[in-house]
Amino acid sequence: MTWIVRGAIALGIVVLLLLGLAYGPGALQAQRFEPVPLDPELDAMFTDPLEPLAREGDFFGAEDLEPGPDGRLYTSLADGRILARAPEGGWEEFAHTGGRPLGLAFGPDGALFVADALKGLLKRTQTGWQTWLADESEGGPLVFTDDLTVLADGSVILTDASRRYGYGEYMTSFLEGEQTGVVYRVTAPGEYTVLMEGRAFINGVDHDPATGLVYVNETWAGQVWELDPASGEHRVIIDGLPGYPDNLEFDAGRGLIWIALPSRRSPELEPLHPRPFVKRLAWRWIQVAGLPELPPRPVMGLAITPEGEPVHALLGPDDQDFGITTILPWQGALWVAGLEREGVETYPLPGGRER
Ligand SMILES: [Ca+2]
Ligand SMILES: [Ca+2]
Repeated sequence: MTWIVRGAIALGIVVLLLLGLAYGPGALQAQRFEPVPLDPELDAMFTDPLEPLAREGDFFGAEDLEPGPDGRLYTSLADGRILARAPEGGWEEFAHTGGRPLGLAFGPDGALFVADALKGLLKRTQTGWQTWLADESEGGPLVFTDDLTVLADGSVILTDASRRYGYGEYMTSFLEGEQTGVVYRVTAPGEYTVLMEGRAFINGVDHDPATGLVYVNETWAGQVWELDPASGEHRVIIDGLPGYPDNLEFDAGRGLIWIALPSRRSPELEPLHPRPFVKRLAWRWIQVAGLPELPPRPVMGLAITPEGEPVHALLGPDDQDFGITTILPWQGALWVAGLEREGVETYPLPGGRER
């Protein structure tokens, strides 16, 4: 055998090995994904970290904070409980979904709706929970029920972060760069239409009661959409966010949208998104060596106008393993909490330009 034949055989083995690694059993189903890189001007707003005014709550995993029509503040916990806090203080149990409640929203009749990651879309009634749209484990279309808002006509705008990955699997969704998130409009139990789909982890959603327009975070893309629920038309109002947006809250008093950013963008992993083959190989390496160092997760929130103009940035300490998934003004302060954080914190409401 000549050297050239031996060389060709060796090269062939290497190619087969790489193909096996990239496409063999257990391979990452990597997708091509090209998010807009972070905007340095937005990033520069996050300077001078503040210390919280107060911390409270002997509980874990408050994913969403939602003001109730009764004047109390509600939150959804990792253990399935939903708590309520009176303005003067003290958290007490309001309900328990038996699953993992994430987004909370109240309907025009005052009823609580819950986006439960394990159970789907639930409505609180006098006698318990009514399932409006079921999780796939119970034959429904939902995989990663995430957040919701209830419009004036009583219909629910609901986000399903992914059609491929459920609660607890978000890192795989991110690494794949998969884009299967859905926005549903649910008008009655079991009755729904798709308003938007094919996005990279559709997450926080809320609406402006004055215009009826809906705002939605696309987490892995680092951008926010405006969605007209009547026509289904949608457009990006801000991109290049310096973190991955989770929940958002429409602040009708100030005409602002408050966006929670649980983590900064990853400069190690995002360059792999446009190169699925390289990402498949990197996945095998991650299996052996673990993930590269994840980006910092300080308290980060951004307020924008409905036109997508940034107005206020909140930067807090990087003192817990996980950043915040929810931020909203309530009772004269900014309240924040997170999917994998202890309790809640308050920060001063920024002054300056307000509508
Ligand atoms: Ca909410
Ligand atoms: Ca969320």
